[in-house]
Amino acid sequence: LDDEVNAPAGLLDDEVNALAGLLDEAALAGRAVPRLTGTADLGVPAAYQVQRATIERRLARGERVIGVKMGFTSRAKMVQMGVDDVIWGLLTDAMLVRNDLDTAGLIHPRIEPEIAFLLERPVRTPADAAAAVGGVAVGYEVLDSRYEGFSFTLADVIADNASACGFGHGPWHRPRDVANLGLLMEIDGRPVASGSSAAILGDPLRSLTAAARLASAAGIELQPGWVVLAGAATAAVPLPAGAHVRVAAAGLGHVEVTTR
Ligand code: OOG
Repeated sequence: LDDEVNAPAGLLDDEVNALAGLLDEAALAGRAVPRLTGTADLGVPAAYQVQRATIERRLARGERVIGVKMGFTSRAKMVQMGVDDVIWGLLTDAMLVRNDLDTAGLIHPRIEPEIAFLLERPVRTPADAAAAVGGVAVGYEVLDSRYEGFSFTLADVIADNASACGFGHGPWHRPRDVANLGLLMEIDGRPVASGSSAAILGDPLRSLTAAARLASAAGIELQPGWVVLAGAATAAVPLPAGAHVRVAAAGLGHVEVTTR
């Protein structure tokens, strides 16, 4: 009864854990599942509970949270995915890609260019965000929706940790204005996406502030050493095996990844 009274969004702990288990097992098996909202009455608050439970399963396997990712912070992504609210997810150390990525166990991976922030101080409130930045870098995010057809509602994608799968970043640079940097992503030397960091809420720093707001509402303090991915400036593109991807941002250099 206590559980029932305390469950904020109408889902019992057992239901949250069962839905999280479906998504986590889909990720581990590399096999897509139907949208949760096809059968479960999932609102946004309950979806974040499911997301948190998927992260708990990763932590139980020894992973560590090392940052957060923002989603739908640009029109290009909202239009691509048909969703129009800013969301967030958590990044773990197992998601950090160094030089190459094995796509064999993934479902239908996509890649997108990102601006990344490195925090050097804890962020307790949105007002702390800008001063907490110790570095900025060009980055990329690999998305792999656990849903069939890479298709979902807002609540579904929140539960699925905002499609987070992997990420990487180039060398850290001292904090600087990143409001209007040209971004270019190439696969095997061919340009596949280009845009400006201004597409990210007008300035990626606003995305960091939004991350701080969402985190503080969820009772999570952003930690020193954490990475914050501000969200893509362009649509995501399919990421095949055997590809060489290069993402560059004006003034921030580039980052590369090879897939197997
Ligand atoms: C959801 C994640 C969106 C972004 O940068 O907007 C996202 C998805 O498109 O699968 O990470």
